[in-house]
Amino acid sequence: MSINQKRRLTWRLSFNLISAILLLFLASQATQANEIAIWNFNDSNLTVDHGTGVLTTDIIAANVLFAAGTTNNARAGDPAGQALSLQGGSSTANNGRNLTFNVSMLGFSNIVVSFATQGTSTGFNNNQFQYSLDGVTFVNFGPAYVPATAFGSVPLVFTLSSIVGLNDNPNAAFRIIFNGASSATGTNRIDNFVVEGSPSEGTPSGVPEPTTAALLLSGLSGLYGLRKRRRHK
Ligand SMILES: [Ca+2]
Ligand SMILES: [Ca+2]
Repeated sequence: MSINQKRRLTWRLSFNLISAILLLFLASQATQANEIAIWNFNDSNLTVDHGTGVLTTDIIAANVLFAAGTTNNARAGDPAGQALSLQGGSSTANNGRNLTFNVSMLGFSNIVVSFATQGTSTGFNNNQFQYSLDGVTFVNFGPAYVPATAFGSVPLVFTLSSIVGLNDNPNAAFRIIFNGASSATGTNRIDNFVVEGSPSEGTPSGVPEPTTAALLLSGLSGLYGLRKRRRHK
């Protein structure tokens, strides 16, 4: 094999390798494109389990527990595992307290938040979902909800596409305010809290769309063709 043939083979192999890596990367991005942050609580903590986000609560720490979860609203093949379980607390001190999810929407629009929930008869039965555009001021979204007594198979879904201020907003946040608990040990469970959206058009941080992937690949093959033509001159 001549030096030129070897060079050509090396270049062809590199090109194939780069293309394969690029395709794998784009495929992996495409499957996660819509899910921005997911809490499945299977590891019995408040740390986000897929994607990026921060969950905080002012509920008394001793009343932030974990108990059997559900596959209702589970993503990415997550098992039921554990769920977050919040108690009313001594003197139902946790009435009026909340869970707050800070999740950057940079690169995303048409935001949808969903989760599975269930409550016992003396648990919080008057809960309000809210959103925030600045992480400071929260606005009620939809009426207060009463958790079902069992997780069932249908999650609560809050479609926030009409709140355009959330789109591409790095300071976006969501909150559930818990009220109505009538005993210290009454509970609400929350599982598979999912924040998702569509990749925004023309946002640098947005996930490349298929057309962008095609352009990248055609650019790469163009480069390959150019190298080839140069060699044949
Ligand atoms: Ca779970
Ligand atoms: Ca976790």
